[in-house]
Amino acid sequence: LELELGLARAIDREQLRLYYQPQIDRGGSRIAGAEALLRWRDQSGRMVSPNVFIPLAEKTGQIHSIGLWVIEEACRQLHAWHRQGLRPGKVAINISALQLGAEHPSLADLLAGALQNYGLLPENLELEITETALLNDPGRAGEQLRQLAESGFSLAIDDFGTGYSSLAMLHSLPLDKLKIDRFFVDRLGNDDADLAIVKATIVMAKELGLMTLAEGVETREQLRMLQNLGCDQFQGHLLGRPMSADAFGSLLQVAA
Ligand code: G
Ligand code: G
Ligand code: MN
Ligand code: NA
Repeated sequence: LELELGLARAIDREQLRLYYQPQIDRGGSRIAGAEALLRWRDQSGRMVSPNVFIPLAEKTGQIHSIGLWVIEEACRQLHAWHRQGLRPGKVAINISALQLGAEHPSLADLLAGALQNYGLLPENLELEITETALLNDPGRAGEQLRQLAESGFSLAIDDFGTGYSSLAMLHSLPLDKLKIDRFFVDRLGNDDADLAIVKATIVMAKELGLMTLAEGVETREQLRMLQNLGCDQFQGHLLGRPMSADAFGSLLQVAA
């Protein structure tokens, strides 16, 4: 309960921040974009992990106001970077299943409002949806995704491999990218079965016209293996930790 009350005040008191983790292109050096990741520093200065407060916010319904804040903040920051002449690429936002299911206003409406406020286009954003979010109600989720894709947003499946989505289901959705869960990347060097899974996933994704991004890349060896397997993008501590907007801006300046 204490956490719930704290969370209720977090937005008002500006205790939420977005951090940005670089997403790197095939060659291993160009910045293709960044994933926006929520950080909450509570009254006492303690960092509370999104692994703790997002599930809570989903239970209490606070996910809707937090999710809206994330959309607004990511757009505000993108606008600021553009004005500085920087090219951040796409900013990827994590979307909860509950946001995807909302009707009045719909996620598409909220996004359209934020884009308009900051003079942005749908292609400036990518939306990350977890595999499990799609499995709860595939029919309804499919509807929502089609609406978002028609509006011009890129759609990525997050944590791919941790759920049990079928090829057929994925093929029926207007997706742009598969994010291979870091669980598999972590085991690449040690486990032949996991190597086979990653290899097959990349081949399958290509056949379906989807980009692949490997999450949790921590070593040069993992990067090299994934490059050889034809993976399109990489994200992980080797290439950059989640960082403040200022730090990511500096990185873009160096890269420019
Ligand atoms: O950055 P970190 O590893 O602490 O994130 C932990 C989890 O919290 C990840 O699964 C991530 O997807 C989720 N998360 C981070 N930011 C957001 C957000 O803005 N919205 C939602 N729904 N989940 C988020
Ligand atoms: O579920 P999602 O993919 O949105 O979660 C991303 C989470 O993964 C973030 O909390 C981020 O801090 C974490 N993360 C990012 N890169 C790495 C990495 O290289 N290793 C590990 N262990 N975690 C990472
Ligand atoms: Mn994510
Ligand atoms: Na993920």
